[in-house]
Amino acid sequence: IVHIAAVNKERTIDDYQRIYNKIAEKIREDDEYDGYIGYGPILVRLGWHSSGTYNKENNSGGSYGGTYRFKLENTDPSNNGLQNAAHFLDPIYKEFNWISHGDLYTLGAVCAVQEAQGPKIKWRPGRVDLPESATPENGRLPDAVNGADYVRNFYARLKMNDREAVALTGAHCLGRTHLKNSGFDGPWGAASSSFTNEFFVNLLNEQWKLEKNAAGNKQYDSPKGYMMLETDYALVQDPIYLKIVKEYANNEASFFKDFASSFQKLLENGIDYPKGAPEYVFKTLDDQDM
Ligand code: CCH
Repeated sequence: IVHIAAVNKERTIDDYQRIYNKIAEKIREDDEYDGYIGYGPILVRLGWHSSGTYNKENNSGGSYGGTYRFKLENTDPSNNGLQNAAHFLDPIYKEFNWISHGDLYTLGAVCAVQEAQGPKIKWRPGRVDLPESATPENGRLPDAVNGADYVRNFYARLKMNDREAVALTGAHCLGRTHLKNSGFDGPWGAASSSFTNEFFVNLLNEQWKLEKNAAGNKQYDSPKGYMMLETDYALVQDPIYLKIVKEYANNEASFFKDFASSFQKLLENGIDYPKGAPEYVFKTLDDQDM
C-alpha cells in the first residue's frame, strides 16, 4: 500500500492558518466542555487515534485516508468518547470542505497542542480521503492493561523507538480518563489543559498504589487524586524507559523537542511526501495577538 501526499498548489499556509485559527477560537469559546478542561485534550486524542492504527508491516491504517469518519472505525470501543471531538470539528469542515478528513483531524491535534502552550509541531498537508474499504479493523489501538514489553511492541508497529514511545505518552499531561469511555477514572495531574512535562514529574514523585476502580479495572492512584494507567506506570518499571522519564521530568525543553518530532512522525506515518512538499509551522492565537 502506497499513500502519496497530494499537494494542492492552490492552497497556501494562509489557508491552513485560517482553519487553525477557527479551531483555536472554538477551543477558547467552548471552554466549559468536560468540567472546564475544554476540547484541547480530546482533539489531541482524535489526531492520535486516527493515526495510531498504522501498521508498518503493510503500510495500512494511519491518518492518510481519514477513515475515522467511517462507522467501523468510530465505533471501535477504543474510540469511545471521541465523537465529541469529531462533532466539534463538524462546523469547521462545513466551512472549509476542501480539506481532507485526515488533514483536518491532524491539524486539530497540532492546534490543540500548540494552544495548550505545548511545542510547535511541523505539519504537512496532503492526506486524501480514502473509501470505506480502506478502514482498518478494530483492535489496533493500545490496551492500557499491559506492561513494558507490550508498550515496546506496540510502538514498534508505529516505527517508534523507546525515546519516541516515552515522549508520546507524555501527552497524558492533557485531559483525563472517563469511566464511561474507557473504564478508567481520573486525571494524570492537575494542569489537565496545559501541555507540560507534569506527567513525568508525577510518575516519579507521587505515591502510587495499584487499586481497582468503580468499574473493576486496575489503575494506579495517588493521594492527590491523580491516576496512571498500567501502560503509563510501565515507564518507571522498565529501566530503559525510566532513564528517559527522569530526563523529561528534569528537562522540559528536551521533552518538548522530542514530543514535537515524534508527534509529527506519528501523524505522518505511512505517507510519502513528494520532494519540495510544503511544511508549515502555525502561529498560535497568542503569537498573532488574537
Ligand atoms: Fe492516551 N488514553 N493512551 N495517549 N490519551 C486516554 C486518554 C488520552 C492510552 C490510553 C488512554 C497516548 C497513548 C496511550 C491522550 C493522548 C495520547 C484514555 C482515557 C486511555 C484509556 C480515555 C477516556 O476515558 O476518555 C494508552 C494505553 C496509550 C499507549 O500505550 C498517546 C501516544 C497520546 C498522544 C500523543 C489524551 C490527550 C487523552 C485525554 C483525552 C480526554 O478526553 O481528556
